Amino acid sequence: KFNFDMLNIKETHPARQMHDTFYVNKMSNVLRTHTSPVQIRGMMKNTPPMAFISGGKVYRKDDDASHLPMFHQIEGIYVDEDVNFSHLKDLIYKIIFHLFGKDSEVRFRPSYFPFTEPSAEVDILSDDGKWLEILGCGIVNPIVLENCNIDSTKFSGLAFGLGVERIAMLKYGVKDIRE
Ligand code: 2U9
Repeated sequence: KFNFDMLNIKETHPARQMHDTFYVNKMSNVLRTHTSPVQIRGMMKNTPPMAFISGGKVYRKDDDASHLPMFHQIEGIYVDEDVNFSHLKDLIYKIIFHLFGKDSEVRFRPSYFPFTEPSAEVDILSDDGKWLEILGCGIVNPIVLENCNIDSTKFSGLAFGLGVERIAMLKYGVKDIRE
C-alpha cells in the first residue's frame, strides 16, 4: 500500500515485478524500493503547509557496477498553496550548487514517474563534457495528494529523490559502486 498504491504505481507497473522488487511473502509485503512511504505517512498525518526529508536504506533487485541490491536514498517533499516548478528548480539548483559548486552546469530533462507530473531528471556537466544524471524530481501528482486526503485544487507539492551512493561516486570519482 505505502510503497506502490498510494504513489500511483499501478498493479501492472514494471517496478512491481518480482525481478525488480524483493517480496518478503506472497505479493503483500515488500522491502521498500524507495523512501517515499515515509513521505506518504508524513502527508497523511499532517496538514499543509508541510515539508519532509526522508533518508535511509532501500532495496531493489539490481547488482552491477552502478547498482546495489541495498542502497541509500534521500527524498524531499514540500506541499503548500501555489507551489510550482520554479520553486522546484530553485531548490534543486541550491542542492546541486551545495554539492558540486556554484559553477555547475545544470540540465533538466523531461521524464516520467507515476508519483510526479510533470517529472524531470537532472544532469550536471562533467569536466570531460558528458552530462551525468544526478537526481530526479517533479511536481507531486494530484492523485497522490488526494490519496493522502489533501485537496489538490488548493494545494500543490514539489518532490525530489536521489541516490546517496551515486552522488558520492560522482563527487569522489568512484568507478564501481561496490567499492
Ligand atoms: C511522494 C511523492 C513524490 C520523489 C521523487 C524521484 C523523482 C527520483 C530516484 C533518484 C535516484 C530514485 O534512488 S533513485 O533511483 N528518484 O527520480 N524521486 S521524484 O517523489 C515523491 C516522493 C514521495 C509522496
